[in-house]
Amino acid sequence: RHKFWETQPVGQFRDAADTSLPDGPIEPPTPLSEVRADPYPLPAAFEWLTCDLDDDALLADLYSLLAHNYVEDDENMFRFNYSPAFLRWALKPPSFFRAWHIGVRAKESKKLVAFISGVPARIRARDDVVRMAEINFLCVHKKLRSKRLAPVLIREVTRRVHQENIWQAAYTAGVVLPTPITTCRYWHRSLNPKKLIDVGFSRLGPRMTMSRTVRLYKLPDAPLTPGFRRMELRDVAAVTRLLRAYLARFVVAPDFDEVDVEHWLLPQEDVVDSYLVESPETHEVTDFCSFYTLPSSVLNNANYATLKAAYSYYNVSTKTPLQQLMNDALIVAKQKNYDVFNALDVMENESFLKELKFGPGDGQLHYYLYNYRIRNGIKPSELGLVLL
Ligand code: NHW
Ligand code: EN5
Repeated sequence: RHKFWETQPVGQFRDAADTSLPDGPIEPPTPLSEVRADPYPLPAAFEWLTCDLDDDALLADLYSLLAHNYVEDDENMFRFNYSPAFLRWALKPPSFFRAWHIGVRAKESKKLVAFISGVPARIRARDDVVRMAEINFLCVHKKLRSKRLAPVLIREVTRRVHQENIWQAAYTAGVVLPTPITTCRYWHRSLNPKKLIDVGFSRLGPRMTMSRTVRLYKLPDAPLTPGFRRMELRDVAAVTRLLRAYLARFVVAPDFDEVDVEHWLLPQEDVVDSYLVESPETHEVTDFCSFYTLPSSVLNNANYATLKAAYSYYNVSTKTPLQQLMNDALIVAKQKNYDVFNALDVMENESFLKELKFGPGDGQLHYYLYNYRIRNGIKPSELGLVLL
């Protein structure tokens, strides 16, 4: 059934019932001298290209490949439209490896036709902090699909990750592969219901009129929690402390230090937004919330070309109830003109989704680890990891 995935060190469907297999690496590292030294062969018309994302022309080519060929919903109405600034942020975290930004181009035209990337991360599984690659942006041009190029890209990124003496990876996908550690549901909170209905993202509920729907999703003009403000550079240490303490509760979560928090959570216009609650009395930082910006192209609509979506990222509440904190996140997203606020049912998100009028989407997100077994998997609420 899975000619490629059957050959890889991932949980195999046939082992699902075997409870004797231990948690942890599926196969041991091999000596670096045994890691294949040269790139895997590509069909003759193509060549590998290690991408320099500081090169604006190359970044524009990557942007365009993804904007035209990356992930769509099941009815092909929307396609993710990651911005160039977002791609640079996502692919150049602290200590990134340029060799893990892997393009394939046509030898003759030099056109970029496929891509895969990894970035380094420390991810904790139970009490084991593991150096991993987070794999993302696997894309093959629509005209080159179903020619078994994806396995070549995956083998090549695996080789380059191994060359850094890293033997595990984390990734998500909308498709089922062997074998998810957990399966999450997307939830959506309308901010601009009229536009969402116009583009076919959502529908008018039964017995609902447009004006009742607009009223249902109305939000206050400004955040309600006293001391709610944007995160700044001076907050990195406090946010890191909050986040580390919080993520320790989950079975699988990133192990963030201050350097990571500065990169992944310090606000960047139209890329990532972070807010916190600073107690007006003690000036202590007690709560934190964040979202990233990922628009989708609207395919085949006469009135609109893009949907502006915010995706819930990491949120921590110690004093402000999580529901109130997320309501403030919705308010600032609305003020910034987002059309929809999306969230997965990870961490404690279940506790606010229904109350804040999120509705379940038609998409799922499966989480995977490469060369690391988690017996029986985990529940979405045990997962403390959000990938972009
Ligand atoms: S998920 C988003 C993936 N991208 C898209 O969906 C964009 C639109 N689609 C495409 O570009 C986030 C193509 O359809 C792709 C497949 C390129 C998806 N993950 O070339 P063939 C990520 O980026 C398997 C993994 O003929 P294609 C995460 C499929 O099961 N495998 O197909 C990426 C089959 O194998 P099987 C996927 O349609 C994680 C084989 O590919 C997959 O022309 C990568 C068919 O290949 C997917 N999303 O191209 C793994 N989709 O065994 C990282 C299909 O079933 C692993 N396949 O026969 C870790 C590596 C690092 C380890 C380090 C130690
Ligand atoms: C790697 N980082 O299917 C990610 N999105 O629900 C790769 N549906 O937007 C894998 N089909 O339900 C990504 N509206 C996998 C996800 C791929 C994209 C995807 C889904 C997630 C989505 C929307 C639009 C559906 C259009 C038709 C959806 C309903 C919203 C409604 C709002 C009001 C309350 C009820 C729900």
